[in-house]
Amino acid sequence: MRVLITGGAGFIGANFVHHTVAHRPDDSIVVLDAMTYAASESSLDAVRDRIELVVGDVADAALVDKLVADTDIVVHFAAESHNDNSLRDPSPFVQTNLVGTFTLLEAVRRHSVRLHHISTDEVYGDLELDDPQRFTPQTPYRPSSPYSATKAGSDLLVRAWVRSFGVQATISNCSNNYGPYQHIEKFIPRQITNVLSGLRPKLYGAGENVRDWIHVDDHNAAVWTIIDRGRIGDTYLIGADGEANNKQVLETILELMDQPADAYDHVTDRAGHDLRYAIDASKLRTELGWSPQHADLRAGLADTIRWYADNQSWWSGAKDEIEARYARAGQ
Ligand code: NAD
Ligand code: TDX
Repeated sequence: MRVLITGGAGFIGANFVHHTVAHRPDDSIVVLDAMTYAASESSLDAVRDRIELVVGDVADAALVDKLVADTDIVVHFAAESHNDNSLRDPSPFVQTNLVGTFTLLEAVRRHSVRLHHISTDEVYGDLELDDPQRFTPQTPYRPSSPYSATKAGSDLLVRAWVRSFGVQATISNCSNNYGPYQHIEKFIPRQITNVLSGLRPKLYGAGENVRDWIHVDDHNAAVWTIIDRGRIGDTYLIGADGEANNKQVLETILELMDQPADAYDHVTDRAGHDLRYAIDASKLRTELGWSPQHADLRAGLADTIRWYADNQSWWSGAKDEIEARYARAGQ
């Protein structure tokens, strides 16, 4: 199969490329990535001879048309992905997440090419801490931030193109990923690299917000399961029952890195901060037979800490600038 992977030089996309090279040796892979601040070409070093990397914008209609005409499936990861950035400047989020997805949809429609659209549980808004319910494919959309609103809009565009034009697409909404190659602006790598840099970790507010953590390899295995066996037009929720609050995750990181349990600062909370996300992935588990293979969060964090410690050259160049940006926001 010829696979076009948008956003393949970012965190989840690069791990998806590695997964695909390892598990599907006969597939040919083209990565389309605009190489924004969030991308890293070195994330693809180990597979560079197995892929073609096209540097370009998913909203570039002529380029996207040419690439889509020459592929069997598009797996669409490309997005602006960081909530905090979307609060500072929503404009690239609207452009990439909405206009980019629209551009791709028009191309797959023209060429009758299969699409898998990668999305997030944040489209469902948040839950109360004591709410027994979790998100299901029936949960109404109620996004909170400019980031999640543009992801919600992109999902709705995909659904409309399936219904109105018969586009062959599936959608997945996944919970918070962690693992190697994640940008150090995000919570877990920021705290790990702070400790490695001699800086104190930073917890927003009281740290009671709950995220449903999943290892990136489990997410990507689920994506291939949906591509291989999912029903066209359907939405699948991906999660690994990994709920933990931010304080618990940070304290685990500190313990694994031999730091005192209170060696961190409370900083200004995020505006509109979603309280809790929780995924019910039973449709994916029962209908498609997927289950997570890396559901032990503590073990996954230990591996991730080792990866950032062993790969300092991958992240150290960006550290000062990222921390300066956070400091300006009191975070
Ligand atoms: P990331 O920010 O690490 O990577 C995004 C990639 O997209 C980067 O390589 C970037 O250069 C590229 N990109 C951005 N704008 C582009 C454009 N206009 N044209 C082409 N490429 C462009 O993000 P990530 O965490 O790997 O997330 C990937 C996808 O997964 C996103 O769609 C995100 O919404 C979704 N998702 C992420 C998580 C998570 O926890 N990180 C959870 C659920 C869903
Ligand atoms: O320094 C920090 N301190 C802190 O307490 C940072 C960067 C974050 N946080 C908190 C905010 C969140 O409650 O940690 C939690 C996780 O924050 P992020 O890593 O920014 O992730 P989140 O906002 O939950 O969104 C992530 O998961 C869903 C991804 O970035 C999205 O792309 C995905 O859709």
